[in-house]
Amino acid sequence: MQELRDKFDQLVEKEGDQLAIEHHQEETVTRIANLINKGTVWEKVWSHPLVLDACKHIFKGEFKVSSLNGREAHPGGGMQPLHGDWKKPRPDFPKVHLVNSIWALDDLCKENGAPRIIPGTHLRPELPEDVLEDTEATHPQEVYLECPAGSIMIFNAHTWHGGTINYIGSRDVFCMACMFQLMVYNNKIRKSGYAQKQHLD
Ligand SMILES: O=C(O)CCC(=O)C(=O)O
Ligand SMILES: [Fe+2]
Repeated sequence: MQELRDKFDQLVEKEGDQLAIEHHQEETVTRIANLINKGTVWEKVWSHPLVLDACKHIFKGEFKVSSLNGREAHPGGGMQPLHGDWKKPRPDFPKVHLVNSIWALDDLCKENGAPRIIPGTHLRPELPEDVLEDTEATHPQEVYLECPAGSIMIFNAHTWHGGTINYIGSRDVFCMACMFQLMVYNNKIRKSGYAQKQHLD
């Protein structure tokens, strides 16, 4: 884990104000995007057998790695609205399109910005921003990912969740979100795959 933390710090230094421009930046958070392409050390994260097994169980079908981003809440900052990670329509509701795994690389607690999650909301067709008056307010069913460093929360990413405020102000409140996506094949891809195979044969 120290290896992952060190690499995170190195990348923060190297990227400076360009950090996470490929994805999105947050004012009170240090974010790094696209870690998959920023070092072999991250292979330990996106190919972890436990996480892949959980994805297999949740998706019940083929899936691919989608993204790997790092996030560190600054002292006094880090609030993230409750959100589902899948923003597209769900005509096939309640099919699971995304699984997220949040990795705690430091000890997390309610006071230092641990992410919160609202269990059961993966079975609601709405997004939190469409039904909640305030997506940053306390939610009666919220559960915080309070855990020692090295823990992982693997969840159906339609479930409403979000980072919270680092009140204590401790440095090194570092989480990574590694996302996996259900494979969707359309006829066009199938056909071109078939044509290519024929050609190779
Ligand atoms: O790092 C966190 O606290 C939550 C991250 C998250 O929800 C996300 O990146 O989608
Ligand atoms: Fe998220």
